Amino acid sequence: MKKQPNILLTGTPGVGKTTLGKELAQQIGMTYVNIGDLAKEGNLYDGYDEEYQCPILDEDKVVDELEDRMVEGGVIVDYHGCDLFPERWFDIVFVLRTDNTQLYTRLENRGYTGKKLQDNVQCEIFQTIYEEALEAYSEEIVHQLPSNTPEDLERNLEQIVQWSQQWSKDHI
Ligand code: DAT
Repeated sequence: MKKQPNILLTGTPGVGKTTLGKELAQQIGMTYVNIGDLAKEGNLYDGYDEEYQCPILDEDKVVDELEDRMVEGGVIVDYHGCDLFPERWFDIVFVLRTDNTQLYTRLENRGYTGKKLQDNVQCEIFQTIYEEALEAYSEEIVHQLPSNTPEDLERNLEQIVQWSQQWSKDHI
């Protein structure tokens, strides 16, 4: 039996998953896992994407790598995709959302240009990840969170901390 829930933070690159996830993990004593970093550390890749100039994630290896930790519970997963994970892993899924102009600036500051910048902003406009989440998980556990301002960040933190504490009380 898990003592703490597993949380998925997803959304377009730049919406604030890492910022929220790390802070949340500190506040509620959970483990933060960034899938990009995990893949890099374990070389969990399967080829290279020439168009986007980045390695291609080996999804099966990622899932195998995380399985034991997910069974334990108390894991916050951060990734800009969500249909690669087993549905049973997560008790709740948050899709962070950012206004286009804000996201554009954030990604530009990150050094994104040209097609990469445009594709990511378009991904947010078309709410691609939100729709992916609705396809992959039960609708009742998928929630969108505005992530535009520091106030949004604070509110999101408070709400998720509260939700997690309640989850733990309900699952003694
Ligand atoms: P992601 O992990 O989704 O790629 P991030 O956490 O690295 O995003 O955040 C991208 C940038 O946006 C970073 O400079 C921090 C900033 N940011 C994140 N959340 C924010 C918020 N709620 N308000 C203002 N800026 C935010």
